Amino acid sequence: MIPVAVLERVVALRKALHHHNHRYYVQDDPEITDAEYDRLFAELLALERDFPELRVPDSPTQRVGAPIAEGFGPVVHGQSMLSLSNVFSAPELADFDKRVRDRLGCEKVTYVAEPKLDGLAISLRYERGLLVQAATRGDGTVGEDVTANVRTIRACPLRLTAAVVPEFIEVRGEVYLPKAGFLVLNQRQAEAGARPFANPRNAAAGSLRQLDPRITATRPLSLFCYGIGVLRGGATPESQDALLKFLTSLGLPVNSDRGVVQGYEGCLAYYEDMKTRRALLPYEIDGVVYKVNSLSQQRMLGELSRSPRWAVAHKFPAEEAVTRVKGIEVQVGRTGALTPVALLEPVSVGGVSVSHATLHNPDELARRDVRIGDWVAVRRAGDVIPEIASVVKERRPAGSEPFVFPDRCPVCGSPVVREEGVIARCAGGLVCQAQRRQTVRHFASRRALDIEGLGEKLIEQLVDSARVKTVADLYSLSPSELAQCERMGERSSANVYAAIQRSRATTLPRFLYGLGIPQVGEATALALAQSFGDLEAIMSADEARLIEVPDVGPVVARAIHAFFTEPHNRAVIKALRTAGVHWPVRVGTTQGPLSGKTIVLTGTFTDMSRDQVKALLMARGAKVVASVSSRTDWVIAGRDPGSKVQKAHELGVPVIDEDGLKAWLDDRSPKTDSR
Ligand code: JCF
Repeated sequence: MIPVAVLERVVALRKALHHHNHRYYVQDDPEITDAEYDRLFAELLALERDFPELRVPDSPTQRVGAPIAEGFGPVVHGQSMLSLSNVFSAPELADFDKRVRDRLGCEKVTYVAEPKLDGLAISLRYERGLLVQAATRGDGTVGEDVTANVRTIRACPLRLTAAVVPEFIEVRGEVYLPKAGFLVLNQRQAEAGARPFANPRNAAAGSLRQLDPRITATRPLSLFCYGIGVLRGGATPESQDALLKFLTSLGLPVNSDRGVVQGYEGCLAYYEDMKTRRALLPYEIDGVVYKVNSLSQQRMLGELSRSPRWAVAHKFPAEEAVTRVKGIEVQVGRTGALTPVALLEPVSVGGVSVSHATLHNPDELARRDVRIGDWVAVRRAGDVIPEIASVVKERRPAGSEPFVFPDRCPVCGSPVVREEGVIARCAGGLVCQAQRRQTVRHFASRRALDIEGLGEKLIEQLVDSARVKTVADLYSLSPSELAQCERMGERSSANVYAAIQRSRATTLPRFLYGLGIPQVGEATALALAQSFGDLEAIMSADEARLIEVPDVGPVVARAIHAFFTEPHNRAVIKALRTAGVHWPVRVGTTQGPLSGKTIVLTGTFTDMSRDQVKALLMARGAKVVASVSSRTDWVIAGRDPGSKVQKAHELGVPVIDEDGLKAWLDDRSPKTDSR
């Protein structure tokens, strides 16, 4: 029997701790000292220890304690999680606003503007007020179950606090590491002799993907909520502003640095204001987000495949910082291309630590005359590789010398040849271990043969010990050979072995892409597979036939032809097939959801080239022709379409715009417009 006094005290302590937690982590306005909080917490902990029956999952003591996970299970989102499309300038923002106004047919739109945090998107599922699941975005449809880790985030309520809570709600938000937390964490990393995190985003992502929630609990993560997915048993608010107030009323943390603004001018004023306040904010941001305020207008605008038409991220421009060049290294790529890279004194550029910058190619390096010991301005924009914006010539040390580009490959010592004007290439081909490693890495990569667990270190050992000379050698590796490699336990070698075996069953486009034919990316690999249907036909095609493939021009055709003419490459392909690498046999070249459809393209497309659009359509079986006739099934019109649209209207041929096409490609029915 539990004494009533104990029961009452436990309930009172929980209520108080929930309240103070909310004051501290959500409202940022504590009423009691940390010591007082700790005393209450310790008292509750002691009572729950003495009366374990009283422990409940939403007790403030139950944030940590889940066991170490094996991995993260999949979570299917009730409503898919969208990301945001970006604009980088005022004119692009004006375009966005105009598209919104045109579609809505209104003069001025009210937006909600908010800072764009540089963190990790999360979906929280509350059932009858109780936090039951937290998942990462993943691919938008299926994410990873990170519930145990998210429970350790103090700003995340384990139970919603409103008097009336929805039966079921998916809350969307961003997990982030406040600037102060990032500094503390990196100090601790340094003291423990561990590598510091490059930026708060990486630190947040790494912390959330810890298999041991006790480690996550030591990371000072926080949370802001900005949207909802599925909502049942509660009225959906009518505006984004009301939605944020609704989330706040449920006890969820919502960013108060937001604003309701009018039109494009209002957005821009907010942007400029945040840009000046950025350095003073307690969290890292990489831009601002605008959302159409009215939810009924949001519904009218709808969504594209991955991002809504009613919202956009306005990114801050690339940032620069000055640092010193410690050295210049020449890296060898998969095709032997040599890229000079500047090794830098690490410097923070827009919150990211930068220690390398690409110098592109020997000519560019010579033109810029970057020297070891130089002070340089480094620039980075988004996720791209940092580059050197300028050299501070006034600070160049006396006696420095221009960098002499090597005439021998730094890895294998083969001669360096210059081709295509700017590219320097190691002539070592498959003798060069750097090239071999890269070839294997590419072959095993996710979009190619997708061999999970075959990482960089393992590949390096296998290639350098000559156990793997070509990608075909992967298929004769035994589990014990894998286990002999450094840092490979029995279990991981068994996993890699299994992954290699699984990869035998693949598809022709993946296989073609995985071969690493120069100039052949995923789209071209797909177009080749669809156009020819089988590998033998591609291997024996001449350049003239290859050029007929959408997206393949003379340069690409020559590269493909040269690749398949090379006896060594043919031998590797043969060995792969002998090892059992296979794919479904040809299905005919024009089978697909668009088989029998005749399509005409006109205008320019925003996200794809016209050839890419053509390739995508042909890959699905369509016939793409040049002019509109009564036999045309659809006209697909990009921006500034020509007279073909007029003709289509006259003949009653449906016209689809780029968004409609994208929606269709995402397996929805095409939106047609045949005014
Ligand atoms: O802060 C963010 N990173 C952020 C991401 C804010 C938002 O309001 C978002 C988002 C991603 C998608 N809204 C959507 C719809």
